[in-house]
Parts: sequence; structure tokens; C-alpha cells
Amino acid sequence: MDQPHKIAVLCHSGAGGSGVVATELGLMVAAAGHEVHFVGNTMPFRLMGQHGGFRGPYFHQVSGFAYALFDQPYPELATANALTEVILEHGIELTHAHYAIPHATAANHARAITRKSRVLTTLHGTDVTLVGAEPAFKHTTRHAIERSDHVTAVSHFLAQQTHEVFGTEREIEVIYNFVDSDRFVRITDPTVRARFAHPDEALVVHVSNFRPVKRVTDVVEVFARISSEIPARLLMIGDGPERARAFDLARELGVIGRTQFLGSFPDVQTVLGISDLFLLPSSNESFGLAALEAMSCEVPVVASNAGGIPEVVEEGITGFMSDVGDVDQMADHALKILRDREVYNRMGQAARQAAITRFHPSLIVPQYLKAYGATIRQA
Ligand code: GMT
Repeated sequence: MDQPHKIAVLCHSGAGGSGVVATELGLMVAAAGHEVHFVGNTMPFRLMGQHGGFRGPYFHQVSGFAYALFDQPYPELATANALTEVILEHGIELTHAHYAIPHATAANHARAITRKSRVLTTLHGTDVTLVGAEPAFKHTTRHAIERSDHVTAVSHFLAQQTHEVFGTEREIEVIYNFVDSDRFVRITDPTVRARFAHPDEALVVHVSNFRPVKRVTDVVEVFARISSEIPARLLMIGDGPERARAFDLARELGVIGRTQFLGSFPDVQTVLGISDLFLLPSSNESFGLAALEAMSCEVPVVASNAGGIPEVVEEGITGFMSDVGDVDQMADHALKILRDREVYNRMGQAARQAAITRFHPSLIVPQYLKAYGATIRQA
């Protein structure tokens, strides 16, 4: 190992992909012998039960601040302040900020105060796409990106979109997301699957935060077409603003009895491990980590061809892609996989193979460690 580094991590703590990547990466970096300190309002959910050993990773809570004069708690300032303390107390050399705003902004602020820690920012998508549609954060996001010491993006699509949206020449290194293929595996125990489906039923799954960008009503539309042809069940994992609309549509289309909304489900690998098909019809997706986790479990993907999805799913090999909103073609693709055991097995095996050969932590984590080392050594 190169010299051990002292790293701080800022990320969202919810069930979204950016928090998952930040947490899994932090755990692996700590396991490789580096000192990792998460700083945030709440503990990232995949860190729960994993931290606290003397080797870390450590978690430092940002304390909220309410004062009668202030109409807002100013979380970015509170984060910058807490991070400053962690940098000074633990000799942090680099802050890894997942998302330009608010995290890279807070990290750049703490660097300006301490004149110590460097900042590596990973773009996950929503900051860039949000700004593409909403200029309110354009200057602060561009500034956060341009002033970071190193910038990475989770797909070539996102790197290119960042250059276009911000008109910046900033060099952006593409480092793909990864999946732990030891944990995300096929589960062959029939008693686990029996909890959700009969042996003759195809098990279709969707995992997301049910934001409008995920088009969860398309998931229900596609499933209704599938289940009008073959026995099938749909598992909807996650929660968010579009849940009620998806639920109403499932009732309207007469598939509510074959659909289960399981809410935020911490043990997502178990559900993916028993599923037959993953649906991801998003209108935009910088990468699609949930699809990759499904692939690792030998689950073929039927998706839209939006954003960075084609960098993860190989057309006709590990899944099929259609134009956004083309639910008829997505259903045809799903049936092509689910009706033919040979196609299903071939695609499932190829999906697992792709997860291992292209997105294994042993390929991706060293890219981050190399970027950490180079950024820390920058003059
Ligand atoms: O997909 C979401 O809405 C959650 C979001 C997040 O911040 O967690 O996911 C983004 O980052 C993930 C990890 O890099 C990517 O796999 C997702 O594609 C990306 N989401 C979008 O681009 C919509």
C-alpha cells in the first residue's frame, strides 16, 4: 500500500445511489488501511452497523443550529464548520465530496478556512441535470466544480453533460460506479423466493427513490403488459413522491394484486437475488447503480436508453433499451427474456459477467485511491 491517507467524506445519507457509492467506497478505503471520516447530518444508511471499530470509518455528526433571527438553518455553513473541525483535529489531507452542491461547496469552504485539506468532487448527476433545467444554482455549482482540486464523474455521459451545461473546460476523470459481486449474488434457496412469488411466476423488480425522473408509472405500464401475457409479480422497492401515482395506476390497470410496494428495503440484495427482470425506464440516469446491482445478481435489465445507461447495459447482451416512454417496446423486450429460458439464462450470466469484469470494486476502488494520492500530492 502507498502511504495511508486521511480522508473526509461528504455525501447524502439516504438510500440514493450516490450515498451508497460514497459509503461502500469509504468502507473499502478504510479496509485498505486508510483513515476515513464521514461528516454529515445523519449517518449514511449503509454505514449503520459498519462503523465504530478502531480502524473506522468514523462518523461525525453536524449539529444543527436554529436561531430566531435566521429563517433557515444554513446546513452548508454548518457542514463546512464541522468539516473544518474534523480537518484540523484529525489532519485530514483530502475531502471527497459526493455532489458539487452542497458538498463540494462546503468542502471548498473548509479548505479555504484551514488552507489544508484538498477537495476531490464526484459528480453523480442530479446537481448537473438540475442546473441544466434550473439556473438558480448555476454559478455556485460551476464554482464548486472549477475550484475542486480534482473532479470525477460516474459516466462519460455525465462528464460531457457537465461540460455542456456549465460551458467549462474543467478536466473530469470518469470513474464508473462499482458493485460488490460477493454480496450481490443469485439466491437459489426456493424458500426465499416463495415469500414473494409462486414458482411459475416471473418476478419483475424496480428499485428507486420514486422521483419523477424514474418514471415509475412506466414501470407499472410495462408490468401490466407483461402480466397480461404471462404469470408475473412486480416488486416496487423504495419510496418517494411518485409512489401514490404508481399505486393508483396499478389499481386502475388491474395489477395491484400482483404488485407489492415494499418501501425502503435495506436488504435490497435479497430481493434482487431472487428476481428475474429489472425495469429502469428513467427519463434521465447518469449511471443506474440499481441496474448494476441487479446485473450482479444475474438479473437482465430492460431500460430506457437515457443518459449513461448504455454505458452500463449492453444492448441485446445484458439487457435491452428503448426510447424513454416506449412502454410497448419495453414490454416486448421483457417478454422476449421471460418467455425464453435460454435467452434469460444467457443474459443473466452475461449481466453477472459484466458486473465482475467491468465494475468490480477491485477495478474501480484503485482508480479512486490513485486519484486521492495524486490530488494530495498536487503542488
Ligand atoms: O437516482 C437518484 O435519484 C439518486 C441519485 C443519488 O444522488 O443518489 O442517483 C444518482 O447517482 C447514482 C450514483 O452515482 C447514479 O447511479 C444514478 O444514475 C444518479 N441518478 C440520476 O442521474 C437520476
